[in-house]
Amino acid sequence: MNRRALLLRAAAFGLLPDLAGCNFDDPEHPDLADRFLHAMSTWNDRVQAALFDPNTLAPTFRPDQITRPPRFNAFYPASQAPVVDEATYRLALGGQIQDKTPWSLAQLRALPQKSQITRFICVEGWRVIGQWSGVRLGLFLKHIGADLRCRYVSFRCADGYYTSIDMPSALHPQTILALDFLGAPLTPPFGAPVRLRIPTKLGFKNPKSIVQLAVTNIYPGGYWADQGYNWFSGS
Ligand SMILES: Nc1nc2c(c(=O)[nH]1)N[C@H]1C(S)=C(S)[C@@H](COP(=O)(O)O)O[C@H]1N2
Ligand SMILES: [Mo]
Repeated sequence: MNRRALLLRAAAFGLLPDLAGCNFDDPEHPDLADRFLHAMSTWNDRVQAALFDPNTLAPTFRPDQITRPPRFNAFYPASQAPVVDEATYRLALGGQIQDKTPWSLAQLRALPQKSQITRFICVEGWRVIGQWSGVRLGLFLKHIGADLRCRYVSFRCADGYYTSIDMPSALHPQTILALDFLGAPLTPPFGAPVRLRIPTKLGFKNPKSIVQLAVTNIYPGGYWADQGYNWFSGS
């Protein structure tokens, strides 16, 4: 690794020397520490994006390593998970996309399906291994004529959750619009009928029960990113 990459890595993990003369407890500037941390996180996004290697694969696992039962998480209890009517469901498309005709589940299932056993890591500190299958997001984006030069792909969910990812991560071969878990259709708490499964990023970058996908150059943020969590949150 060259010097610049080393320095960037050190900075990304908060190892830079103290910023001399900064007093983060200054009562006249109570939000200075917040602003500093936000600036660090924004810069961190850029460092992580620069270090992202589109050819590096997240680890995959054997069927006997799958965690049973799976672990639910959302900003509400599992009993309150939205139930989407699969017959009338349409994935809405927005932003820089040539063909914005909404997609039914049958249409999504007619595209080639990819199955993979990957590890899911939540920022809260737990991890599980599961098997998700569905359509490669990169293939889907090409299919609908998305402008692949745009910076972001954003997602809106049936429960009001929202998040977004960078285009290089969207095109990563392991990033899928998942329809199935353990070979059966997703259930409502776990993201029915369509969720993003992106094993190169943390759990909160894996939106469940997606109702809209958009391609844009305008930073879309996310439910947790807007509350201070690091936006890129991946490798
Ligand atoms: N729609 C929606 N998607 C979501 C969330 C949510 O609250 N709503 N929570 C996120 C978080 S923080 C995690 S860890 C994972 C949990 O997914 P799981 O229930 O399949 O384990 O979903 C992510 N996607
Ligand atoms: Mo999470």
